[in-house]
Amino acid sequence: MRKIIVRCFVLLAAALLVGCVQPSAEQPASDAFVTVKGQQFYLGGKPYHYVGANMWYGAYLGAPGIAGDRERLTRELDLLVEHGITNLRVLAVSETSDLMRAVRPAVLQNTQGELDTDLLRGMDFLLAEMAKRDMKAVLYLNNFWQWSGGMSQYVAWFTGTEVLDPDITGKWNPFMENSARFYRLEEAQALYRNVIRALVTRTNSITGTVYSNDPTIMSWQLANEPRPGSDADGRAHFDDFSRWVDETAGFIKELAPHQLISTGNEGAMGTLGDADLFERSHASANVDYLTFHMWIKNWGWFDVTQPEETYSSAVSTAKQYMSEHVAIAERLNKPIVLEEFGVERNGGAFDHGTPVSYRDSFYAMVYRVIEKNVAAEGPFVGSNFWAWGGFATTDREDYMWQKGDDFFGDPPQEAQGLNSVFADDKSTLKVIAQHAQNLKGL
Ligand code: IFL
Repeated sequence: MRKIIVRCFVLLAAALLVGCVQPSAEQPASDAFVTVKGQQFYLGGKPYHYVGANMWYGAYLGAPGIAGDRERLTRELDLLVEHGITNLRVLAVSETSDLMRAVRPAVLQNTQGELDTDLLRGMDFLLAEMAKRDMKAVLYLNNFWQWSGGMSQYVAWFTGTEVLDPDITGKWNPFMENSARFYRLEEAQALYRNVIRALVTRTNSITGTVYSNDPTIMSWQLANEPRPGSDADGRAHFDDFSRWVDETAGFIKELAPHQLISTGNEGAMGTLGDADLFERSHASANVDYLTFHMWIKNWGWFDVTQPEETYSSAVSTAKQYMSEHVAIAERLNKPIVLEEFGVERNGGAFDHGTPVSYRDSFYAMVYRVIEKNVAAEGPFVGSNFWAWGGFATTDREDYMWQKGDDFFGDPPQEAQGLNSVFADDKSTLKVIAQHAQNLKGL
């Protein structure tokens, strides 16, 4: 009898031990997730550096219904991986908007929190296909800008204020002030959190994996380019913004303890032009790594119609902007990713096959800075160029997107082809692939 009891005890102990060390189907091994230690990302016990792209429409292409094109998506994923691009930054939640230049359909239908099942299945498909290719995703959950509905749509829903499209009115300050009311609207925050909860706890209909247990998702991101407000009113609301960053990141962290949380902020240029405020709003322990964006044309550093006069000073300013942000990451002891940068095609053309020498040169410059920092074991660990446009084409004379058209890397409020890297942009793909090779060798 004693022998039987001892044997049972041994078996029970062994079963418990196995249960402890072996991940269940629901819970993958913890080293499958990207983690952060100090200024570095780790994956599989090794430092993780990556070459990434923005593909906001990834889940749209994955949708089984009308918006989707799964064949295009899988071909593009193959092409991306072939060139060493293994990290994609993707729009996870769009909001239904009446604006002419907003994407449709959208994930979030209304204030009742109804979600478009077709687009959710699109995200399931995208994640399943990315997993097959060992890719990682950064999923953003809202947008400061209006092209996917975004924060201004939440404000419209809960205050009745009409969204005035700044691309049409040209009035950016009032638009930003209105968008930033989102952080201070309790009902909007409650809906936003419900949507986040629904997504983070969703079970992928293809893989059966709960999203929060899916190592393909490297990071949940609060929003695309969240700003405190306009340059005029942002300071007055900076503390609300900072609190929102900290508390929302904390909320997601509890739901998704294995995945990283990031803000999607542009850096100093998206924080009232003030690097100290950027640093302060990203000091939160709930924010795992820093993001920044760099737009040499939008910020008036480069004029594509006068490239010879403006390019070299744009490069100097860009280098300065990068080193300022790397220094912040060092002080906060967190990794940093340049998750948006882009340049137009030469002369401001949009079409496939037109020259891209300034873009190629700019990408190569950015990549050299990253490689140098990686070699020195610094915090500048990855990038996502904006944006991947793949096989998209358009016949529109004004190059503006309309429902049912191909999705480009450029969102619907911008000319289709503006910053897109196409599948036939061989020279750019060569620059990117070379960077991927160089990173591997470091
Ligand atoms: O397309 C724009 C996108 O909305 C963004 N930042 C800048 C891009 C280029 O203008 O997030």
